[in-house]
Amino acid sequence: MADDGTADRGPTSIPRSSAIFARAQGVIPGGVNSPVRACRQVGCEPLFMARGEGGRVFDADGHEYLDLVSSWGPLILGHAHPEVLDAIARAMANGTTFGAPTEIEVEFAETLRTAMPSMERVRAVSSGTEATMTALRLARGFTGRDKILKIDGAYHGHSDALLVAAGSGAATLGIPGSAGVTAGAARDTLVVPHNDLAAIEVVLAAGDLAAVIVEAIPGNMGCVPPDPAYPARLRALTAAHGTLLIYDEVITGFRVGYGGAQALHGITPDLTCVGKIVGGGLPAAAFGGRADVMELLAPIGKVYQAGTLSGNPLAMAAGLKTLEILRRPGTYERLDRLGQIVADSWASEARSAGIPVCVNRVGSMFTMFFQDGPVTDYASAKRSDLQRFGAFFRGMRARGVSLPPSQFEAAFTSLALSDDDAGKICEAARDTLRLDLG
Ligand code: KE4
Repeated sequence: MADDGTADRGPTSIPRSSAIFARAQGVIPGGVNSPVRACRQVGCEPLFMARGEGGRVFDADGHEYLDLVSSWGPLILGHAHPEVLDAIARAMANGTTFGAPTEIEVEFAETLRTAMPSMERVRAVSSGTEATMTALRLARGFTGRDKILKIDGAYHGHSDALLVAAGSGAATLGIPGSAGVTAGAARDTLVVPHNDLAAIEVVLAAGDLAAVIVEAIPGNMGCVPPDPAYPARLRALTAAHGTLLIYDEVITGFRVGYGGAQALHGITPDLTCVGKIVGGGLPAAAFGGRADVMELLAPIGKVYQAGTLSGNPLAMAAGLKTLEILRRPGTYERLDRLGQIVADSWASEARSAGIPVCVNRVGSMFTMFFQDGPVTDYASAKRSDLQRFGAFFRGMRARGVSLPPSQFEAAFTSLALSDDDAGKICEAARDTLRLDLG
């Protein structure tokens, strides 16, 4: 029985997955290594996955699903891409880690800088959390200011200063911020609504803000694009007050275009954080930006940051091969078309079934909110019908489509999905909306 008292739905029989879940809960808190995987918002058990292949994942009971989670974004090429696996295997033949610099880390940094010229200097880390946490420390070290500003409903990983009114896991679990985050850690973090420049202007006017950090295109309240004028105005306002603008592109970097959201928006952030896709499915992330800011980092500067496996050669190899494939002609046109086919079909089928939905999409990232909309910030996103979202999630899973188990997340199409796969996803949505929700 799920938290909300609804009976579990999903594939007819998942004995192995259920048995593994029971075992897991005896040794891993909640049975998962990251909270949102527990499916607690959607009224069913998590599926334990056994393998992935292209656009598909297979659970421990052998059920097959078309995958719109893409491991929360990294798998833009799909699962087990042969060229990526080959790049990892070749790197692995030379060893896995050295605790010393390697040339492939230089190639990785140069590749990121070529893609996003704002990243004049780059430091690789192992997770998006590390990237954003360090970018904030750097901004504070550079400006000498303590206060930072984040957007309500945005999620930037689980460092204390950013786990304040977070989106993603915390929002999904209905826990604003988190226990264990001290008042002191949260005291210097100001939070304003998304798409509210007036609120940001008021906070900036005090002149004591080290940085504004934004999800360049929020995905952790669901996909909620900035208003068209927002990016440029935010850039101008922060620059005018000596406040650094940190673009969290952990989701959007190489997702919404090879140059990320900053290229779409035509702005140059002071610092950028990337993750997910840049690791090609292995643990890698990075932050980078203005040389005068980045060169405050140890060992040349006074801001400390470190990591045993930062720039891990296997992750670098997987990431570089992924970015190489993404540079091939027609990639983003294909990705965006797949996103458009699925998102437009879902909206149309919901309308036909008389179900109020609002679909937000940027390229191959999208969210169908179960409400009339518009959804322009976290407060409006929270007006969605979570019961209906849960029913949609369970119906799609029962029909062989794997969705992110939260209304406050984005779904992702991958290059591995064929037109026929997209058609199957649309048919599953049509049947779920008409038969399960209609
Ligand atoms: P990681 O520490 O999970 O690698 O990255 C944190 C992070 C930073 N910034 C943004 C915009 C992010 O979306 C994330 C992590 N995203 C979540 C879900 N959207 C990862 C899934 C999970 O928490 O299990």
